[in-house]
Amino acid sequence: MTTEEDSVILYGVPLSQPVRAVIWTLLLKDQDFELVMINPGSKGEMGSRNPDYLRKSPSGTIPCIEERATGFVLSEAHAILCYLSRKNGWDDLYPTNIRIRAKIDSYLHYHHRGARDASLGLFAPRVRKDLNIPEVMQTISITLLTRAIKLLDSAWLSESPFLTGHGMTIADIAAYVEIGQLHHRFTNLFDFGPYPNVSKWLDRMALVEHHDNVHASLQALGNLAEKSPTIDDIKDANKMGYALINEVLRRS
Ligand SMILES: N[C@@H](CCC(=O)N[C@@H](CS)C(=O)NCC(=O)O)C(=O)O
Repeated sequence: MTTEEDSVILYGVPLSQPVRAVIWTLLLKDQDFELVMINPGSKGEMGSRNPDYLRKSPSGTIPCIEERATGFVLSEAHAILCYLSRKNGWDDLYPTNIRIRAKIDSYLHYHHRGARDASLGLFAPRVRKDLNIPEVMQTISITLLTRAIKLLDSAWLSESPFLTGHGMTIADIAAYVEIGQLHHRFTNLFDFGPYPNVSKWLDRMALVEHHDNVHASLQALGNLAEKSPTIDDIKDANKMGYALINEVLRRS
């Protein structure tokens, strides 16, 4: 366990994909943190569009971290993962070899108009109905996502068990929280049958420590292929995930 001085506040909810990436990384590295629930898109007191939160995260998105010792705040999941890895010397998750690191960065940049579209095209239309995502946007996102899955299968994962080599890095964590949510073990919104390398990688990632703890809220939503969750289902899933993560932190 790291010292009190290293402790961070993490703003977000466990059903958010980029928030899960940060939670998973922090738990894997046994780094102390406090999860403060911030509701994405809400202007309410604990909402990501509330002026108090916008002062920390001007884009109004989760995740965002705040360092207790320095008051330093940072949003954008990938920037957070890189920053924490550099600061804490998590060289297994973000190797110092400049070419491996550059490959990880390459994936992290690519992700935003690739795997991230899993959320815009398939997850959010069922879970964030308030966003009224237009059909045409959903269609474009599904095309971009499918292209990304094909690319992962035929290139990134064709010769190695993880995206950038033999060890799991923050690139795999960032990718999995998006792509993995669609697997039949969770929402069942995408058929991975035609993609054997991605399928094996999904199974490999599901064995990584804390996978189940981090994904408990998603698991609670169940299969979304036929039925969308209610607002109460979503709130309950987030609350349950939050309680479980706090329990894991208490035990460590
Ligand atoms: N590029 C950002 C995306 C973050 C993001 O889109 N978060 C969503 C929740 S999954 C959010 O905060 N949405 C609220 C809003 O846009 O109002 C990151 O990776 O951190």
